This record gives sequence, structure tokens and C-alpha cells, in this order.
Amino acid sequence: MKAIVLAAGEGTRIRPLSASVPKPMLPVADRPLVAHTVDAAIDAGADEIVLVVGYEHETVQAHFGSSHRGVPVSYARQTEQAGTAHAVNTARRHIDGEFAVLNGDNLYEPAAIERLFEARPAVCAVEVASPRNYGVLSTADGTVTDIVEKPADPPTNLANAGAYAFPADAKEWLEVPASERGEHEITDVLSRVIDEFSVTPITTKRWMDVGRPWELLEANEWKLQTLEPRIDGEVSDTAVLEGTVVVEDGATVNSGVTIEGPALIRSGASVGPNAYVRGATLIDEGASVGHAVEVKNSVLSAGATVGHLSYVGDSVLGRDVNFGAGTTVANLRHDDDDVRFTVKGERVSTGRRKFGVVAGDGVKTGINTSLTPGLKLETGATTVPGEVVDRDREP
Ligand code: TTP
Repeated sequence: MKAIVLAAGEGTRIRPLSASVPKPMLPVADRPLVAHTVDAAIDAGADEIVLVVGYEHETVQAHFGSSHRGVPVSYARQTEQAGTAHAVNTARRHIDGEFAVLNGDNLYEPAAIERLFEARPAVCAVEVASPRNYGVLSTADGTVTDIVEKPADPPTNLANAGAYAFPADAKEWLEVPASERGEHEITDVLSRVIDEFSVTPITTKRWMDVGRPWELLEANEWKLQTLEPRIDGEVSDTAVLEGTVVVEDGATVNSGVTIEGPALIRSGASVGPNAYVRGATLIDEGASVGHAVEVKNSVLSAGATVGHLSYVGDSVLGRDVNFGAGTTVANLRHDDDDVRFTVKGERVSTGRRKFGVVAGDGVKTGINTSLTPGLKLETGATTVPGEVVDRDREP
């Protein structure tokens, strides 16, 4: 079965991290977010991957090329983001039988995707506490009987987890009218399939829709835990590594370092001397954590540098960020309230008691910069030495 993976979106809610790469290409443990989906589809038996691409499509194409793990990969360009059904319809010339549709910015349990493929036609569902914000599935006698978008009075707590195994006929039902929000939605295609076929609900325990920066942290928390501990790089005899720690070939862990996993130190990255890395932390390719730096539960993207005497907690640093000596991130409010963050101009709760900062690519802080919780530093922004930054910073 072919798997169509939707990866055309920019990820406007995750800005500035998506300034130069589409959201599905942001790092989650040892690969881009969308690669977790592609790999789950391949493990479940997909014989071709069709990636629907749009925003910064070259980045996706450069990563996967024309085959991935021996499975052919092809591309469909969606030039206008007119909805998920529209996205699948863009790939229509690739469809020649049953097909799966998966979101390139969702994290699935690989075993659930396997069951989805086996039980086709089928849809993945996850039990949630507040179903009102989701597409909600009704079921009877082991089949799906209905799907309602964001119902005021949800019939169940089974949320649509955005993974579908469709019958061949669905190819002809892709041209659905626009919804109230003006998008052509895949859930309207699913409604038709539910009417005409017996659709199996596949319940999954864990699922994530990565939309906002702190959800990228949470995605890393999940996937870093699933790594097998492995030391292929150079680790000093005086370094202490505890829990699930992966040091890739070409990475260096210097003397006096303590790493409490789960943590992944990718190729070309260097840690220490005398650094402390803890919580779920990703130090991506070529990133550097220097002397007397503490990094907790954070993502340091490729080429990011935190040189010396700094603290970074519950934060996401974009590519080639450079934190000057003594840069300190605050990740907890005095009133203990959940940290808020600005998403598309609106201040929203992250739902996290601890959240630090999000720094876009190329941000540079001067020495002894203090950063307050929930700050956004836009791509290329700078601070001067000794500055206390408590408002989002433009470039
Ligand atoms: P969304 O998360 O709704 O959109 P987005 O990824 O652009 O993010 P944001 O809302 O922050 O701007 O999209 C869900 C998935 O479907 C995601 O993987 C992108 C993909 N998609 C397309 O490929 N084409 C489309 O027209 C739409 C609406 C989504």
C-alpha cells in the first residue's frame, strides 16, 4: 500500500523555528519529525511513500531523495495550502489502489500504524480528556459510525489521530467542498468512507500533534526515551553517563561532564569540559555545549553553541544560535503559573510549569544576558551584554 504523508505546511504556529525549514523537518531525536512518520509507514509495510510538499520543499526532498530505506519516495507539490483533502488530491496521480494518509507533523506509535495497515479500511483514534477540540469518532460493534469536528457535546472521547487507511474508491471522493474554515478537509473524505465501508477504529495510547514550540520539546521527550543507549563517539574516562544516552560517531564528550539521559549527542557535537546535561536533551549535529554549562530538557539544533558558564532549561535553540558566556534562561515563574508564549500574536498558556525560551536560527546573546520564561527571540535577534530580556525580541 502507498502511504501519502502530508508535509506541505510551514508551521506558522511554531515560528520562528520554521523560518528556513518546514515544521516537519524540525529535529525530533535522531531524525526530522516527518521521518518518524515515514519510518512508521515503512515498518508497517508501505511499498511507496508519496510526500506532499510545499513550503521549503527542497529541504524535504534533499533529506529523502528518491528512496528511503529501500522504499521508493515520490513527491507531489501543493502550491496553495487549501486543506488536507486538497493535499491528498495533489498526489492523486500516484494513487492506484488502497492508500494510507498520515500527517507529517504527527508522532504516532509505530505499532498503531502497523495495526492500521492490517485492519484497512481503518482510522487511528486516541482517547483524550477534552475531545471538544478534536474530530470525534463514534463507534458501534467495532466499526466507526461517524466523525464530528469539534463537537460541543462530544459523543465519545475518541479523537481522530490523523492516520487513515483508505479503500481505492476514496480516490474518487477527494474533491470535497470547503469547510467552514475554508479548507478542503480529509475528514470529509473519511465521512464518505464511513458511510460506504466498514471502517475499523485503531486505538493508540500515545499520539502527538506537533504544532507549537513546546510540543517540539515534548516530541523530543517522547522519542529520546525510545533510543537504545549507544556510545560510538569519543567519551572521556572522567565523564559520567547515566540512563539512556547516545553519543554518535564523531561526537565528543569531554572530561568532567555528567549526562543524565535520555540524551542524544549527535555527530560533530561536543559537550564539556565540566558540563551538565540532563532531562530529555538533544544536542544536534555540530552543536556545542562548553565549559560549566548546564543544559536541561532542551533542544540545541544543528550548529548551536552555548559556550561557557550558561544555563539553558526547557528551551529550543534554532540552528547556529550562539549564547554568550553567562547567558541564563529562567524557566519558572515566581507565581508558579504555567508559562505563556506568543503564538501568532496571541499570548497562550503552554500548559507547562517549566518552559524557557525559543530562539530562532542565528540568534546571538551578549555575555550575561538574562532571559525570562516564555520568551521568543526571532531569527537573527541579538542582545547586548548584561541585558535582561523580558519581552519577545525582533531581529
Ligand atoms: P496543520 O498543522 O493544520 O498546518 P501547518 O502544518 O501548516 O501548521 P500551522 O497551522 O502552524 O501553520 O497541518 C496538518 C498537516 O497537514 C501538516 O503535516 C501539514 C499538512 N497540510 C498540507 O500538507 N496541506 C494543507 O493544505 C494543509 C492544511 C495541511
